[in-house]
Amino acid sequence: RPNRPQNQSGPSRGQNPHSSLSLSTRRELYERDFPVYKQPVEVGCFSLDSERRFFNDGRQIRYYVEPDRRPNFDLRDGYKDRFIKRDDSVKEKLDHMLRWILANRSKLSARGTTASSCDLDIDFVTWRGHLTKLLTAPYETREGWQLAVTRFRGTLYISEVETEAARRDQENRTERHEEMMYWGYKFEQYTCADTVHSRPDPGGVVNTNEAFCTVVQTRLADHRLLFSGEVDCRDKDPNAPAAPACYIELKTSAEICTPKQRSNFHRFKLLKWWAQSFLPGVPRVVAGFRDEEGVVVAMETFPISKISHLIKNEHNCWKPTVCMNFCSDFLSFVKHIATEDNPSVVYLLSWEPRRDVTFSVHRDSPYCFLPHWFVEEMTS
Ligand code: 0WD
Ligand code: CA
Repeated sequence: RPNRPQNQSGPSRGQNPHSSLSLSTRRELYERDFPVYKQPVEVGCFSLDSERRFFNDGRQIRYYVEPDRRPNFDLRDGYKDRFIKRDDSVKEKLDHMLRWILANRSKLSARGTTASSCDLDIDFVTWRGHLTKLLTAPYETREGWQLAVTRFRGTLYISEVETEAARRDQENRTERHEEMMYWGYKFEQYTCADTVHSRPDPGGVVNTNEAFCTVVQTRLADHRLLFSGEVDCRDKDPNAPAAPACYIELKTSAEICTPKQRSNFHRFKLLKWWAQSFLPGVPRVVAGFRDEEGVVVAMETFPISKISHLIKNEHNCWKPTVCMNFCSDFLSFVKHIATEDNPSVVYLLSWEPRRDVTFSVHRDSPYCFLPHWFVEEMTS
């Protein structure tokens, strides 16, 4: 069936994907040269402790300790008795990032001593996870998204809004799925130590309130970006390169036993892994492959720079350039539509697979997400 944009006023789709009031996610439109993506620079970091309190420092960083090639980690251990789960009904939106921005404003303000020197020298502020969803949208067939955008003092803030479908899925999770969500965190506990010289402590408590987040600055085409992402651990070698190049992303995945499973892993999982780590310049993913019982039976390191070669044998596979060009065009589209500079106006961009991205505008609505404490301190 045809893509029927809801807000479209002009007929000019196809030629220029953001010249009208909707934006297509069709892959063919984004197969151009790879856009400029500047090497991401870490401009700071922050930590969230076991009670989800914010600290403007790296106290929660952990150190990767390489396990055996055939490790035998039991990821189910501790689920019932040594697990403190973050309360995901608390919607934090951009709050932690905004706290970081207020604490580090001097690093970010515009050049010179012009009248606007209190404004940030940045076009977009968001979470890395939201950008990952943009990068993968041209290939996503299952889950849509909604992104709230507010223009404030020249900067566009992007914060996700949970979709109805996501809320339903969350409510209907099976006990098995609920437990499997713990496995990734348990794997981190088996492979990470709290200090350079200590060992992992698999007997401890897994607390998903704790987080270490990097804040990076970069540019995609003509979009200056500031975003933050949670980082699992770093290389403990004192000679390791500076952040973000010393960071390591940890993943678990079902072990691969058939060619079909291998193909699916390349087509779907490696796309998500690539997008998530490429954005902040994290150079490698360390994967633990687990069996049906949640036992890690093999380890493999995936350098991010090699992933796009690994997938080239797959027929009709995803392309990094499509991901980046779509993201760039999406950000141009946002700049084009989100014109009113007002912290109480939200432009809500909505997308469902096989549809175009559309938007609606909301004034003084429950979608507003820039908190008063941020608006006031940025205005004074
Ligand atoms: O309130 C919200 N709408 C969100 C808040 C949505 C997404 C993230 N967050 C916040 C949290 O403060 C969290 O600490 O962002 C932080 C993580 O952000 P991110 O790095 O931009 O998110 P993403 O790349 O999607 O996920 C990175 C890791 C995940 O690891 P895996 O290996 O499974 O991709 O962060 C964890 C998870 O371990 N994670 C979250 N932690 C807290 N809240 C969340 C979440 N909503 N989503 C993923
Ligand atoms: Ca991870």
